[in-house]
Amino acid sequence: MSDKTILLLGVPMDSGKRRAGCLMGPDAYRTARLPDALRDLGHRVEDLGNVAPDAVDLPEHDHLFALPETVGWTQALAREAEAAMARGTPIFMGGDHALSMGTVTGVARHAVEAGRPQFVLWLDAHTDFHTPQTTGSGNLHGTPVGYATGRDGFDAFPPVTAPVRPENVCMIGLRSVDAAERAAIEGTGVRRYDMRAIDEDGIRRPLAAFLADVAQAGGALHVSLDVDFLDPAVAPAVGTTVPGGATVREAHLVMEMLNDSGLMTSLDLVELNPMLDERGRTAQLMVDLAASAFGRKVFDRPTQRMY
Ligand code: HAR
Ligand code: MN
Ligand code: MN
Ligand code: MN
Repeated sequence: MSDKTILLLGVPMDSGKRRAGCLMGPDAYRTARLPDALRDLGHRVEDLGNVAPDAVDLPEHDHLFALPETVGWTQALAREAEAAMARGTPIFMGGDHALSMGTVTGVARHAVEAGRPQFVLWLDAHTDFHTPQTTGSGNLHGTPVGYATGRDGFDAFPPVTAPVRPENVCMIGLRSVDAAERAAIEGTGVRRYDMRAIDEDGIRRPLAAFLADVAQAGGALHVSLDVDFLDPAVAPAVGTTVPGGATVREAHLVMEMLNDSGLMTSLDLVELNPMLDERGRTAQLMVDLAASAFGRKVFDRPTQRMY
């Protein structure tokens, strides 16, 4: 049994969109016993408490919702994420998906210093590839991949000193992509698997191919799990439900393969809105998925057939 040092960081962040509630996410994960679930698997678990945003001196923006607060979170989270990477495997308990502006850029800074390429697995209904110029909604939770890959237009945010190569990003679960995002992403090497691809070929093959590349490159792997990756019938506690998402078993298989690979170096759990949950079932499912990613299984496999 592996025994990792897992660092839990709560990110009670709600500034990435207008509908409130994700700030209760960290407490929901603690209430659903994420720390114990990970300890039961043999890991050392330290709950570092909640991160707070830096105070920044910026005016509110006409179109972008809560820009100053989101910049403050990004700055604080990048620092905390980079520091955590030196000590263990961080799990960022969100909080909305704008938190990944900080977590991805922070872990990528650490990887660059360590001489390793950073890879990102984006499990989401959405590509979150907007820039502040292209977002129609003005909700910055739709922009973290654009920011972390170094797209132009994020002048109000901290400079991205270690941009993630688009070729190193793999998105699985897509089924809601705005026209501007589609146009922008088609010109990049971002690997993107929509739900039709999953329906036709299964979820194992694209993930296995990506993991093989991460292993080959000796990369660090950040995984960002958005609740809306899952079908809303099994995970209702999210503001941006899109029908036709991943099943419980597809999601567990992804997490189990991540554990088998031994490649995941950091994890975001994002967009859980406990106000929208039904008897805690979404929070519980997210805890169970995190447990699968850290080694919970029904039976051991004699050989871990990855590819
Ligand atoms: N693309 C839409 C927008 O920019 C919706 C983005 C929703 N993002 C998340 N995270 N919920 O994936 O407003
Ligand atoms: Mn998202
Ligand atoms: Mn460092
Ligand atoms: Mn989403």
